[in-house]
Amino acid sequence: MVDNSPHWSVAFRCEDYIQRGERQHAKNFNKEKLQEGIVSVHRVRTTAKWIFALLAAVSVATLTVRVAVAQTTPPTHPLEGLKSQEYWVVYEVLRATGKMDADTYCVSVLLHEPNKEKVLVWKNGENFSREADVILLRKGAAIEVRVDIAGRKVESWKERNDVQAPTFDNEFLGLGEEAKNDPQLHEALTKHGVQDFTTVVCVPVPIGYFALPEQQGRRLFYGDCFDSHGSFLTWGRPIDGLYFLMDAVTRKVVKIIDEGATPVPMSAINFEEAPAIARHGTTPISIAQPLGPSFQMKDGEVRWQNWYFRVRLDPRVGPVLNLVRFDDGGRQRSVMYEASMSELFVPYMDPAESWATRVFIDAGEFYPGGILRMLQDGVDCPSNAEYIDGLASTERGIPVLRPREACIYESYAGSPAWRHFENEIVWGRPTRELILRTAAVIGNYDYLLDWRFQQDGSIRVAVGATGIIETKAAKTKTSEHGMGGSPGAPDEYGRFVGDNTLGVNHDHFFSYRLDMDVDGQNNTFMADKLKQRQLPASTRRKSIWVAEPSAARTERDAMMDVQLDKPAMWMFVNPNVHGPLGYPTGYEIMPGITAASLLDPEDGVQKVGAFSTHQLWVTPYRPDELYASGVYPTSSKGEDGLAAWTRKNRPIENTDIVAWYTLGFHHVPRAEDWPVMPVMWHDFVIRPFDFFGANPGLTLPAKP
Ligand SMILES: [Cu+2]
Repeated sequence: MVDNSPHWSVAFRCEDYIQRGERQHAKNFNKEKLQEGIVSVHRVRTTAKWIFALLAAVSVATLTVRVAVAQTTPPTHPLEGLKSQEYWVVYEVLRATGKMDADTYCVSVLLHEPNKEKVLVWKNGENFSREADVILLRKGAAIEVRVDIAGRKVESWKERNDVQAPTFDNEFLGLGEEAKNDPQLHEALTKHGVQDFTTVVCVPVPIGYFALPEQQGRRLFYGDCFDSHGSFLTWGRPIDGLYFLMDAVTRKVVKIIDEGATPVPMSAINFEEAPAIARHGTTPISIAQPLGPSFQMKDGEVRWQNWYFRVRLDPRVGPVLNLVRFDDGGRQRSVMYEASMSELFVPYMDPAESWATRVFIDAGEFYPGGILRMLQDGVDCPSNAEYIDGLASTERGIPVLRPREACIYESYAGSPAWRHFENEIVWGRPTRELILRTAAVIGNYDYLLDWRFQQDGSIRVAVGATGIIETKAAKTKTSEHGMGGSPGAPDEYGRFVGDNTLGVNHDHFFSYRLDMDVDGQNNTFMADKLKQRQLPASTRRKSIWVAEPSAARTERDAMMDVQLDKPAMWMFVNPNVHGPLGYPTGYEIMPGITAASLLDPEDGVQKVGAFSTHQLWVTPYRPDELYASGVYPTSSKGEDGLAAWTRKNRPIENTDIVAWYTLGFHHVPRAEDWPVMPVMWHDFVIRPFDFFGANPGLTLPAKP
């Protein structure tokens, strides 16, 4: 038990880091972390290196004892993320079935959320169930297993031949290595000028929708290759025009599409080596919170000022917030039961055979191993941030520690919460906010996922897209006509971002699942439409606009699009609770700059990413409706997910409802996006609307 425990892997990591003198890592393994268990919080402090070394050495010396304590720490809340020892129980239960042979991979282990009704009445100290949903992959077939963790037994075991399981790194990278040895692909690569195969990387990945009849009942991946000669990474070095289909079960290349050779672009891509040039005249700036943070976080429960919420880091969708409440005069009032990103949809816009299937349902296809990656102190989060470690599992179901997957910190930007100037006086109050940040990294792209809690009762949800854009090789060095987009031109479907390097047009769509529980479970969605009203000749005006509230009775009534000429306020109200002014208490979802898909609804791609059709959807709460493109988007025909569920046009009035917001943007690449993209932020706001009787920031102190 001890030798195999994940905590021992922590010990080895810790010792290893210390031996290597890595201050950054060593300082994170402080005493507090070891005491709190494997998913712990650690504060980054700026103290002399030897103090860290000393502290870390003490930690290592006491590690065995403390670890033994940590292993026995059970979850303290039904919505706490799976703990490492729970992953191990799942592992042992699966092994005990005798069915976990070498061909059976454990693709996914996720917390199966407990019954919502039970969670809402659960009291601290009471027992609760713990279950995990597991997806196994055996010779192309998906197997769904539910494991009762507390009972240490398999609850259900269901083999599925109608869906494709998501993929994991070792599956597609292993297939890529084998593809390189395929004689036909080898020959095709040689024709494309490859002489040294050492630096060639082939990457077969799942097809994001049902694109080819051959996909029926088969686990087919499409692949292309890169030559990393002269660079750290392969992005920007495509061996273009060569594309292969691979059967992930037989591990054979089944088809090669060769559109003719285009030389591998050689534009400068080693951004890691760009020399740092001091910005002239820059003076020091400091962020300090000398008395420590003013939020509290324990076992996933966060409290900051009037806000209370739970956070867990889910391998599939990243940070999941639960039981989001606001303390209003000593009463914790519910805003949301649950909130998280639910799916991503990234279709590329080049009709070439080798590009047409480049459509990524990024979370649902690629989440095994977890979508979140490590944050870097001072780059991703400021020095006053605290960090949260995560857990994911390998393809054998073994838990792995993922240090610093989230950071949480207070941000003070010297901005007003409110202000007014009159009589030569500025009346006002400064504001600060609490930011929970993670970075989802899926292949080339990095998405910063922020939840920003504000003192006025609002939550700003933001996505910062950065990383590396996908590129295609061009025979010409630059644009010949200087405009882009001309029919037949090399940059018809994108733009040059470097020499012989084309950034291909594409979209990014994110679906956020927001289980609104405003002052209780039963809510109604109101679209308050702002409409022009013509006025009679007896008035001085020809027209004004008026707000016309209308309650959505069914799902179809609640499919909302952002239209500047038909504005509407998207309100989630509790018709059973009225505020001091007589209105139902409510929260509004205020869209930010966003986008709708421009694809044909009958396009197979769009059927899978159909959530991108509308910017807002509302569904009745169903515990199994969690992912906007369904549980298994890989190679799917779009028969699961938001568009499919809402076809039933179910009633949604005065019942438990869930909002789905689509944040999206079209991406026409530009020179400035290369070789690494500046962070581009998009956001939306969830804000109180007649939830309070007055501005909740009224009583803010004069000092932030
Ligand atoms: Cu992009």
